[in-house]
Amino acid sequence: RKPFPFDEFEPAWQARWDAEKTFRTPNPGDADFDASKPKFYVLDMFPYPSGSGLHVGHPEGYTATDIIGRAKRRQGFNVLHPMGWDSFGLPAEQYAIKTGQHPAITTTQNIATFKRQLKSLGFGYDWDREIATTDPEYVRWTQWIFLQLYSSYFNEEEGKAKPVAELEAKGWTREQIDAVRLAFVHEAPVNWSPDLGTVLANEEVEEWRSKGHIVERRPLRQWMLRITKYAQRLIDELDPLDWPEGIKLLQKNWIGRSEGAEVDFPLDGHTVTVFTTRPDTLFGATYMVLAPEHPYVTEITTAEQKAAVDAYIAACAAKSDLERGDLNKDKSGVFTGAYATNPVNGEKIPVWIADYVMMGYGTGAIMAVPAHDERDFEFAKKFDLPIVQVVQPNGDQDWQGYTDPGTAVNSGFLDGLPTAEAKAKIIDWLESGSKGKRRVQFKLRDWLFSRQRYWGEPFPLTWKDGNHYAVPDAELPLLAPPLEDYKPSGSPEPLLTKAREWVELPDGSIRETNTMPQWAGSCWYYLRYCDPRNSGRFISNEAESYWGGGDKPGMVDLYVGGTEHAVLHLLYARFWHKVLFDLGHVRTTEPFQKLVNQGLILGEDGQKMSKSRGNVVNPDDVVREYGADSLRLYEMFMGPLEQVKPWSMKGVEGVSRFLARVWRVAFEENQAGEWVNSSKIQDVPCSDKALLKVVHETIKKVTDDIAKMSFNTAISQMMVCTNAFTSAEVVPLNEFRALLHVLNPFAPHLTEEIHARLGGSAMLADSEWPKHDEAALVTDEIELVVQVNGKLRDKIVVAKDADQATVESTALNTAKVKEQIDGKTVRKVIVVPGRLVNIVAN
Ligand code: ANZ
Repeated sequence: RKPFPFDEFEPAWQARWDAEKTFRTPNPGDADFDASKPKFYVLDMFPYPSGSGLHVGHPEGYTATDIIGRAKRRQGFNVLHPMGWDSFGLPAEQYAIKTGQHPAITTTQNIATFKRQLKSLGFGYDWDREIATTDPEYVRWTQWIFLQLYSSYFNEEEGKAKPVAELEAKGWTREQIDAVRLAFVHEAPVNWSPDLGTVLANEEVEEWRSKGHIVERRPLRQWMLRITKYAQRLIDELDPLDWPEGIKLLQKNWIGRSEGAEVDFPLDGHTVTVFTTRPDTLFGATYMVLAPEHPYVTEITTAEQKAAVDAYIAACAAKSDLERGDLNKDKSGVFTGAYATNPVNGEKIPVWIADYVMMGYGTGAIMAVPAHDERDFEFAKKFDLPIVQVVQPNGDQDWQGYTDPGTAVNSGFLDGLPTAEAKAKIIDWLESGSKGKRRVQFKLRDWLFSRQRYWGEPFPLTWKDGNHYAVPDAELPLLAPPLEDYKPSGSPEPLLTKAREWVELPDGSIRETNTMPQWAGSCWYYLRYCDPRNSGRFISNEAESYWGGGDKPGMVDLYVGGTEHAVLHLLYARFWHKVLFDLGHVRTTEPFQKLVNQGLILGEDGQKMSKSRGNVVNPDDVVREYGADSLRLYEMFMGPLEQVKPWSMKGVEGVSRFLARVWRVAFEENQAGEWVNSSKIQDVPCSDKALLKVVHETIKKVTDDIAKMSFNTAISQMMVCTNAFTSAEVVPLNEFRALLHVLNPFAPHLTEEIHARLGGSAMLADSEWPKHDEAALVTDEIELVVQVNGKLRDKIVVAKDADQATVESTALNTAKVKEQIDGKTVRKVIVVPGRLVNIVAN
């Protein structure tokens, strides 16, 4: 038998919330919309509906947002708290390869499972706003937004995206326009995974490698998005966001802004331009290195060196940037036979090629300063190239390999200047002599946006005579046809190419056969939730202006999810949002104002939960055994939300016992085994001041703690309050209801059930949030510590305004103190008002 009948009342309350649409959120224009209420948009990172169902990690963040959403609703906000499905992706397709079943079928089944599981946890979502990124209506608008990018360019003067139609009006040619579109075709070495049958974005490579997949470099024609145009804004506009500093830093580092200079090195009629962050070290540049792919390599290589250079280039082609850039890697390279001129001193320096210089960064060429750059130092030692000191360290460190700022030496007109000043001076010198210029460089690359997979949004584009064309808006969504066989061919040919009838159009044009990456859908889902059934626009102006209203740059007030999205989803969504902002479609400049990362829940063994370790906890089992409220409460009681913490079934039992104690304050079992109202519960005013104080302290602390997202401390306080009720002779109904009110967002089923059985009419979910009474918090008694000869011996409670004599005599007369001073003479009694009494006796 259950300690309280959660198995009966939990499903009943869920059914009632569903039937009454308790958590439906009205939109501007709806009859029941109340425009006087402020908005609060609280969002969970929507799940990928995998075949294995919900994991106990999901409800951690979802419970936190549910508590906040439920509390905010009751505090007078219009709360938007939606849920949906990030349902494109590889696993559904891999399942299709095995079974031949269309991915839409598996996806629908998985969504049904996830939805049943989420409903069994009693989350207050507005299910009328449910969306799946695979819904044809959703795909339609994802494709429409892509076409917005496709038909825009970045206007450098205004620093924002604008329609290419402007350029057409100015008479730009098609080719010129194609070269500046925010979505553009590009042929370049990309990350190709033969076993996944697709290319990957730089941001994705590490994850798939770590899962054992092969990722190689291979030149391919791909669709790219010009995210690099937004690099500076993506850094600057992080500042006003309320995000964890660690995540901001990860994004900043990923975008990787470097300030420096371009320097031109003459070489037999060519000019080789390098990018350097240390132009102050120009006098120490003793050789140059070009990336093996640098276009000048074949032209400058001498006949004697040609064979060695060609062999080296061939060997590099297969390596990724990550491998090539590895600091610990043994340095390799080949001399081209050519010499360039160092513009600052006219010295001839040898030009090498080496794979530690990447074509995709800066200019693909460097000036090597072995004395003050680690990789150049290793390289110079290995190939016996000259090492010239040009920076004097600030301390007494060795100058060889010294990379920090110091003072310029052996550097002509720079000598004696600190590094920062030397940089400024040499850049001025370069600029005035047209030998180089100031330059800011970003690590961020354009976003490789096409995939060769099946289960993604097709690009709404067609090709004819080598040109691409947008599919008209009226023809969206453009859905992929079903295939007989979903297997990757091993070649980078997109899977959709197999669907000949779909690809070839009557007018002789053909469809683009690449599909979008899974990130496309999650780039804008938070916008669609605001107006999910709009068939005329991706979001109406009214909905956008209400849910994006306020004075904050970010639209979503609170976004909760895992840290794994630091540089993927969170960067991509910010980029799309800024484009939509530039084009006038949204008024906010950022999607997510406040971001909170929940900590990973580990298995009981302290290891990451995984099928192979067999330590995965299924939420269904916990709900069956202990109820949804216990699972919710436990996940919030485990520790601070952002901390990594191990699962413990004992812990679940513990919170379940707490909920049973709350239940038994209200009810007792009669002879027939039925729960009847406890005789202790009485509808009387509370005359117990101490009890009243605990209750109001609880209202105050839980309210504050929810606002701070400090859920575990809120629960502790409610435990203290419950204990006070348990030990009270009489439980005044109103005060007990106050506890139910604040416990409600945490344990919504239990509290609604008790509240209703005790005669509560309106649901707690629809009741105003309680306010604490400041007067109940102040007490007229205070506690003092009593010391004897400086040692703590007892505590006394006296009236707040008690005089010195009363305090002294109370302290001297406690049993413990009497025992201590027995046979001694009291020499002195010191009273520190409000704190302590010290008795000196010997
Ligand atoms: C000379 C120099 C002297 C450098 C020195 C550093 C220290 P971040 O901060 O990452 O932007 N570099 C430039 N382009 C490169 C490429 N395509 N592949 C590999 N390395 C490249 O680093 C910029 C520095 O990385 C540049 O400054 C350049 O080396 C190197 F004492 O130039 B430096």
